[in-house]
Amino acid sequence: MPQFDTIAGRLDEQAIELPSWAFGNSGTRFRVFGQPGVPRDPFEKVSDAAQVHRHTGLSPSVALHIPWDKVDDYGKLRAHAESEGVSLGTINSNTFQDDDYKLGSLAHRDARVRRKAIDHHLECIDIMDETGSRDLKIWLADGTNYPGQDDMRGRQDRMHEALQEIYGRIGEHQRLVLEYKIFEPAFYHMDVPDWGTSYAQCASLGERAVVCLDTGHHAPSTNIEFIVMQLLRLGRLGSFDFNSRFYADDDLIVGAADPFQLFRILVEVIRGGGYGNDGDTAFMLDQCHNIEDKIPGQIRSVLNVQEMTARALLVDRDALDKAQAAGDVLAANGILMDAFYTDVRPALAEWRAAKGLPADPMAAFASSGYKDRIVAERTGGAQAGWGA
Ligand code: LRH
Ligand code: MN
Ligand code: MN
Repeated sequence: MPQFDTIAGRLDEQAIELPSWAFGNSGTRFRVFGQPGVPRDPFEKVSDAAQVHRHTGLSPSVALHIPWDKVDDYGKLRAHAESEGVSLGTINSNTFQDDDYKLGSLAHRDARVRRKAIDHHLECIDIMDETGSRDLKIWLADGTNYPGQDDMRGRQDRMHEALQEIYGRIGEHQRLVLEYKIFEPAFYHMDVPDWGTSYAQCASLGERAVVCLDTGHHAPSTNIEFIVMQLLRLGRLGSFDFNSRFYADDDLIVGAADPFQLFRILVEVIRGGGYGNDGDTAFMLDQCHNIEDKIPGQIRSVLNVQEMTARALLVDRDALDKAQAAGDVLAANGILMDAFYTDVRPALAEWRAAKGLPADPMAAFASSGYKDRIVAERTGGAQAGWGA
């Protein structure tokens, strides 16, 4: 197996975007638990996200969700982010919290509702121009609850037409990223339920339309790394929304539920040329921290991704190729497992220290005094995220 030193340089290529909504209050449909010191506006969310980067060096950008993160002056928010040492990243659209969208948005039967949803996306692209963002990420809550409720074919066609108009406004250096989800909020069918549908829609739009894979959006026991392989092979794996799940779209800390799955995904990302400077697959978190502290929750998350990336980089590719070619099933599997079982944490602590970062980012944040400061300074926290 390669020594850690031989892969350490590749870790510099890692960037994991943080979701602004991870820092606001969130919860389930049963209860939103407020936490003292939560951000009251998008500026404070960006400041909190910057703490994660400050202590880990892993998360140089923050994704915004519109309208949750609507501000009067995006230039000001951009300057604020830069003054905190981060940049503004993906702009996520939101057509799922308005009464008009009860029966859908881009796939809705009513041309007025579709117009409103398209205009929202055009506004998001205007915002991207101001924030300097590359990606417009579209996740649609569109779907139906009952067989016969609507014509699935007609919905697909209307959605395609609407996506075409949005894609037409995407700039030369920007991308439209279409996320899929198997179910929820619609329970009979979703209009973009799987990677195949997202791929089909993107392929017919053009080269700058790519797929977002949210790790929590599949049926149990789906082989997610196979999807990663296929989308990279087709040149359409635009981005990840990382999180982990035990049951459905749990949005728990990435790598918490199934570290081995995260490892297998990262092995395919590296194998397929999606990692770091090899490609342009964006790594993002899509998580909520309902019961744990949010900033440490995000720190733990990016460290989990980094640990599994290091392990995946440690796979002895030459030996693996040889074992696979020889049909040596047990040797091939053993080579993969050797990398998975390697504890890279001490080496990563040294790697960080060598860069002037804290060897233990969790401890460094805990002793930084930042939490006490925001608890004292921020009163009347905004309900950011799902409750908004
Ligand atoms: C939908 C989703 C999508 C949204 C986010 C808040 O379940 O994963 O990415 O933008 O949650
Ligand atoms: Mn998501
Ligand atoms: Mn989700």
